[in-house]
Amino acid sequence: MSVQFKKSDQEEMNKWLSGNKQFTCLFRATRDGCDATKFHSLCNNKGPTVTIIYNTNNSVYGGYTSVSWANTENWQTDGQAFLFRLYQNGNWKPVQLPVIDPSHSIYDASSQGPTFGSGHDFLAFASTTIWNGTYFQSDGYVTPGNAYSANGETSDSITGGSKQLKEIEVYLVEDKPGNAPLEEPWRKTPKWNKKYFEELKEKVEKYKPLKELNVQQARVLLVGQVGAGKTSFFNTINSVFRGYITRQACSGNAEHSLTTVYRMYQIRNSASGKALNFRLHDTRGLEADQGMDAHGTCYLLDGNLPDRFQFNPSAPVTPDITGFVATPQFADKIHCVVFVIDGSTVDVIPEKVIEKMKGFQIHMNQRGIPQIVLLTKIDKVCESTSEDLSQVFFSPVVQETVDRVSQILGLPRSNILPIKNYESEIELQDNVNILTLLTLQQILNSADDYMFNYLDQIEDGKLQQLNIRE
Ligand SMILES: Nc1nc2c(ncn2[C@@H]2O[C@H](COP(=O)(O)OP(=O)(O)OP(=O)(O)O)[C@@H](O)[C@H]2O)c(=O)[nH]1
Ligand SMILES: [Mg+2]
Repeated sequence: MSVQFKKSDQEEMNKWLSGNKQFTCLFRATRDGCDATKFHSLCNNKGPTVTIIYNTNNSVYGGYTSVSWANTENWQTDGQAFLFRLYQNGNWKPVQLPVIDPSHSIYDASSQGPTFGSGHDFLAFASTTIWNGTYFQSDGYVTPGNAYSANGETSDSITGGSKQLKEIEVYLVEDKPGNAPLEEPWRKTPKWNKKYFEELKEKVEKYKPLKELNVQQARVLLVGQVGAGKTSFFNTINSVFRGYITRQACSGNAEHSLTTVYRMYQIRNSASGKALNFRLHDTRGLEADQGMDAHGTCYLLDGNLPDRFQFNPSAPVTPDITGFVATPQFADKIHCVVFVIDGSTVDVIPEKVIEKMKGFQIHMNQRGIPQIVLLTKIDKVCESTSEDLSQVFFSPVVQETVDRVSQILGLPRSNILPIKNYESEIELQDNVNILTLLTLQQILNSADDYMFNYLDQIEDGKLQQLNIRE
């Protein structure tokens, strides 16, 4: 293991920092001396920093603070600070210990090196220590569980039990220069304001599938990894039309899918109470080793499965299930598939989950069903977008993420739609509403494309070709 802060380590750090940051070394003990005065002279008033220790047991750990070091001789408040471990005795074992008492996040004393938490939870070093040719014998320590959550860890599990430090580094953490908003948006939309919102809302409210096909409601299937935000998307759309934040459907974080029952959600106009002319079909989250087989997928696409069907990941779906729709009409079938992908974890989607999605795509392509990708959690991908959602199409990071997903699933970039669901909000926000409606409109347009193609097929007398079943 090298003592450098490697690219893969930086990527892990970027996940914890929810961004695309660059790291510039301000202080390196083997170069600058293990000395508090030197540390402060090189690191004070610079901005957010990450302190990293490499010890002789090949454990790598440290702390992040978004507050500048400044010799204030006092505690500093920082709700974003955290401690972490990257390697334990040379093994990749990343863990984050978030701050639980932000008012004691760092102790900023001129006589001490980087110091985090009351207690302290983590002291890199206090006294000046001389390099003995192999390591610094540090007087620092790690005792998590005071101002930082121990998260099940102990001093020994973080440090591997060694106080012999091969290196102590402090890096400045900054946004990559490429994160600066673009001058021209990468996707053009009309100006985001109340009028635009009303227009979009009215269009969706007035949406009707092709009347020649006798379809009352377009059916949109939401599929994707556990926790990607499928159910939250329904809740977000529902909130827009209800006029207040609702959590009608249960969403959240769990090891396995929180959604276990197939639901064909309706959305109602708040004034009339009438259902709008589309349904969102919410499914169980995909997992690397669990989920639907090819038959199950075809049943989903072809409208064979009933509302409230209980997914059972360990048993294949068969026509014997209660409520199986043996002869679904065109109106029962799926008219557009939406792959829901967590934008903040695109780089770490398990290979098996990607394979599963690609496997699904084969069945969709055979049926000519349009595929859209909903890229959720963009508030966690880009800071400026998180602060002001109307910046989404000016964000190079969101644009890059869209490009990556387009390559992964082999879909045109125009089919990849970034979104931010309601999650912690208690009041509706104009920009969230606008982006949601804009996205929904694209989805409904795609469902229409499918129906127009179907109508063409009927008129050409080639209908059988669409009734595929393997
Ligand atoms: N910050 C942020 N959090 C989100 C967003 N969308 C969803 N979440 C959160 O992500 C977690 C998972 O969301 P769900 O909607 O339950 O995800 P799901 O895809 O339905 O998951 P399963 O049903 O378990 O497969 C919840 O805690 C949501 O609050 C988003 O756009 N931004
Ligand atoms: Mg769900």
